[in-house]
Amino acid sequence: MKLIGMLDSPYVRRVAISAKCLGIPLEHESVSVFRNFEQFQQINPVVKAPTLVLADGEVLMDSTLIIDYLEALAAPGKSLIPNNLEQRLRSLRLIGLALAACEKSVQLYYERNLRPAEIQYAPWVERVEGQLASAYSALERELQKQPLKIDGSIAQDGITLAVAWSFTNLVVPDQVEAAQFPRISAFTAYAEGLEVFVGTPID
Ligand SMILES: N[C@@H](CCC(=O)N[C@@H](CS)C(=O)NCC(=O)O)C(=O)O
Repeated sequence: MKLIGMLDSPYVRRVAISAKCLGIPLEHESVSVFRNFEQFQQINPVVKAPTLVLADGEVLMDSTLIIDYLEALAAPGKSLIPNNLEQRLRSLRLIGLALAACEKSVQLYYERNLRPAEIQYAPWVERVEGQLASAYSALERELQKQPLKIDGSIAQDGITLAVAWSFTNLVVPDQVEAAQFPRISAFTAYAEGLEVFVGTPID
């Protein structure tokens, strides 16, 4: 199976890292949705990263749906999401907040880099900035209530949180101060030090 997309996308990176953690080999093709638009279109006419191309040519998109498929392919007992209902709920809450932070970071980045300055719309930008701050504030509170384990392992909630924080720091660093989010920041430093993260660097 082939994973298409650049690792500077948090969505592509979470899929690549999840696949490794689940023990599923993926071939990776670094195709950009911007610089290689036509090439991407040939693979997936919708041009969404990540795209997963299966052995029979079937095409999947959306990181969460791709990860769902990878989870189904993984060896019995191997999963990055807890089975226990209470733990699963907490994991899904963290993942949802981290994905919202990714989405708001992407929106701000596109607004700043794709939309000409003279047609930028301040109320929209302020709304997105507020949503981004709310997502990380809620995540920080969640980690304060119950820290994520720092024991050499990582699950889907930790993967998504760490790729989100690294991505936001890459594309809109002015929006996030490590001192304001010490738990997220410390957990990301731990995750980025894991072999699977080091071997899947932002490109
Ligand atoms: N919800 C999607 C979001 C994917 C997404 O928006 N990817 C961006 C790259 S970071 C993309 O494909 N942008 C091109 C576009 O939307 O036209 C997921 O989880 O995969």
